[in-house]
Amino acid sequence: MRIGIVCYPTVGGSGVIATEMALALAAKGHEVHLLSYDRPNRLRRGVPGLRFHKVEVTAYPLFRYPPYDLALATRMLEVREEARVDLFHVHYAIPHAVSAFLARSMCGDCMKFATTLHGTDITVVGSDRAYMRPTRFALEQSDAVTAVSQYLADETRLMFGVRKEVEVIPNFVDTERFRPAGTPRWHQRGDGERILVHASNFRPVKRVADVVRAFAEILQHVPARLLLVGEGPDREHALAVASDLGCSHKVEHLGMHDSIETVLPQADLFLSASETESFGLSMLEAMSCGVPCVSTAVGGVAEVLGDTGELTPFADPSALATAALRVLVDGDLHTRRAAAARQRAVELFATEKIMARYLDLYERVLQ
Ligand code: GMT
Repeated sequence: MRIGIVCYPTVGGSGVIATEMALALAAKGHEVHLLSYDRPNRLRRGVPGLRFHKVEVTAYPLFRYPPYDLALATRMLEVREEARVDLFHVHYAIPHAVSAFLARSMCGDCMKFATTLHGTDITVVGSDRAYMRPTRFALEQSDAVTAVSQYLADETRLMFGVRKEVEVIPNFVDTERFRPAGTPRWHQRGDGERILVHASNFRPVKRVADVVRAFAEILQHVPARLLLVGEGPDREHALAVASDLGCSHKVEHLGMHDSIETVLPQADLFLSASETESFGLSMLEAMSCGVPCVSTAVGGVAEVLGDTGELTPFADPSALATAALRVLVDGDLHTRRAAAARQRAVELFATEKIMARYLDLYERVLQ
């Protein structure tokens, strides 16, 4: 197939999944065209069958807000004409699905497009009055709509009242790249120091300060270190909280990391305090590395973790700390949870399994 993929290049899981999808499709011999305003972080160069098309937006004195959605629609049409793309798969509804609809209308229905919903495109941005109606319209017009969790599919029906079928196809992980490194766990190491990790885009919705608060409590009971991976607006606040709580010497901010698959396997536990999380891709990557997760019970996280992790009420760092300590004081429980997390990732979320479902969807759409 010749497939066009549209995504945001940075800040968040939808761009990561779209890029991994492009790489996986190209590896299977499909011709893939990735469109975005910048090169996504995880996009490797020189991959046969995979081309990146930058969407350029012209600044003009009259434009206070340059219309990216129009530039994207035009670029989609150009790629369609140059490469005879059969189908576009847009990730994150706003404005990608609207641009796809426009492109398809401009060429007299010469192409199909599928939309994958990722989370805040529905739960936060989508509920904004300014975006609600065009988003609902573009979803209804999509040739197929998928959501990354049952939770998100339900929210979409509830909030947008869409009549269109929203098929649940979960996110996936490369279980070969994200795998346990065989390094000794805390109960096998001489110093017994527990290594905790949190990876996100440090946006307010991730509540990274709550992760730090929970960590400060954990530190009162066991020796521990917290690795913070990622960049974003709440970074300074989170580090200031660490300083206020007197634990900054045990908090290491690694910033954006090019190969998170080398960091995650070093951890004993992944901590997440999100206010909303339609899926929680970083947690799936941690699970695949054999790292159990402790998270707030929000959105679709339970669908990802199953019974391999612990879920606690939102905005309660003490509960997060208590749940984390359960697996950080009991070596046997930790070993069982780590194995179960890895097994769940391999059995339910391995790239090949999920990509087969997308390919099946593409075939249905093209028929
Ligand atoms: O909202 C974000 O953090 C970014 C967003 C995105 O689309 O890039 O992330 C969402 O999509 C990820 C990939 O499907 C999910 O793993 C995240 O749970 C989801 N984020 C939220 O729902 C907050």
